[in-house]
Amino acid sequence: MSRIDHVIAAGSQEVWNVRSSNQPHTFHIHGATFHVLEVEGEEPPNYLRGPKDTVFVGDDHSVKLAVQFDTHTDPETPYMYHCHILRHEDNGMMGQFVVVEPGTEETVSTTLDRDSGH
Ligand SMILES: [Cu+2]
Repeated sequence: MSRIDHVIAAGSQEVWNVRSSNQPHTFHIHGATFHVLEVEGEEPPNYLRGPKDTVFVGDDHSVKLAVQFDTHTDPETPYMYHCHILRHEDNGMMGQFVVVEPGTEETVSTTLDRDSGH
């Protein structure tokens, strides 16, 4: 809860490579949508085309995603991305990012002091 994993410029698009290791996971992201570019280096099947916010990643599989981030900015309130298998997310398979004005990425603190409200 006290860390920011990524600082994203508002409205930007990034390519994220998501890989699972020895068990399947369901990657889910808040505040953004993505298109699946590749599954295991191949074009995705038809059912994976179109905008998504969740994708299944089989064990020892990888997906390449074109993630489109929102234009709303708030350097202090992060969005989450996480595995959607509840016992995984409850055990910490989760990260956080903030969306900021382009050009201000370097000025944003990547640690949050939750006790003081910042
Ligand atoms: Cu998982």
